[in-house]
Amino acid sequence: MVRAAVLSAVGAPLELTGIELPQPGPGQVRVRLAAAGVCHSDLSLSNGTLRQPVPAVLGHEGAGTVVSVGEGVTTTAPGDRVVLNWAPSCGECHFCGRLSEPWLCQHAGAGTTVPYARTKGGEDLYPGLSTAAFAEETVVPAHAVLPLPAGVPLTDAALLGCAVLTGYGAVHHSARVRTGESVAVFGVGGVGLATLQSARIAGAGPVIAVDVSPAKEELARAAGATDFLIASETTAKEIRALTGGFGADVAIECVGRGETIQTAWNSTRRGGRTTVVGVGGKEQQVRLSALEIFYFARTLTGCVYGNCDPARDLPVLGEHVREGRLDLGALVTERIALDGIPAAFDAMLAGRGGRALVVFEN
Ligand code: CXF
Ligand code: ZN
Repeated sequence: MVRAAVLSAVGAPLELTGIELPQPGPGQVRVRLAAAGVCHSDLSLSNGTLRQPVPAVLGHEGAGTVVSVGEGVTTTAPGDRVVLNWAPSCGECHFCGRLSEPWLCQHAGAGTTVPYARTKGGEDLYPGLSTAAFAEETVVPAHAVLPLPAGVPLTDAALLGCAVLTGYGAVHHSARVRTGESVAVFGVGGVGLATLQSARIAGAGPVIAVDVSPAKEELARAAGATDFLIASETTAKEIRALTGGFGADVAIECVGRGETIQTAWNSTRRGGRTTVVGVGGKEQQVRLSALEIFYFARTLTGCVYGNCDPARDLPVLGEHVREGRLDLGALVTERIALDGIPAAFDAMLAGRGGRALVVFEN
């Protein structure tokens, strides 16, 4: 039996309980988690904003140690320290093979609808985003684990698996921020903080953080924001004032709300780029007029997993950590145990804090 935070029904609170985890089958590996970050998508999967079969174990931002491997696994071995990849790509589909865009892999979500374990009562249990990291141990496909980059503490490395790859990729792959460009970041949660640090790495300036909560200012500045604004009706105007009257070269939206996406777009200069990282529900709408699309000649783009290839990008992030440019600890505002996840969800809903990190004792 392994302890896990189980979602028994959509909208129900996670419940700490034992689960029956099988030995890894062919092509699978079993991992003992060292840490798992609590991501906004976990909340969205738990409350029905995103689809999730139940009962389930959520958690997709994890790192740990391989304890055993199934038949045919040659890419990793017991004792290896690994980071989980919640979008394991097949390497062969249209997006992986023809387009070299593995973040859009057609089969990345294949594991989410296949039971991976059982509840104590013998019911099928589904793995949230194929990874099920809110548990002492998990069983995942071998291609959902990546080697821990050298010099990165295993617990902090969990953050690389979602927030940091996403924020880094939004800046470097999607918006392609260049030295000296102005960047506005909307939403200072875990991904927003990783985005701010990545804009700093890119040599951007000014880097303007926007959040509804004044309490986020200190965190934002520590992550590289040169300016901090409380979100309001005048945000776009304030950003224009901070960028010579033009608007920001780049806006990165880390909230997933129609209104915020609209403000991000309005905050950019003519020809500016807006990247949407936030994941919202389908009721979140954006309205753009044909005239403004023409006149401002701006770009609005979505981005999945920061348009990252985790296998290629994780070593790069490791180097940024080793060289002191990326401070993973600065993303974490709370270290909790498995039973602290419901409170972490509440804090997220109230707009409090950066990342909460579940740290396992092992
Ligand atoms: C999410 C994006 C929406 C689908 C589930 C995964 N990414 C990370 O948190
Ligand atoms: Zn996530």
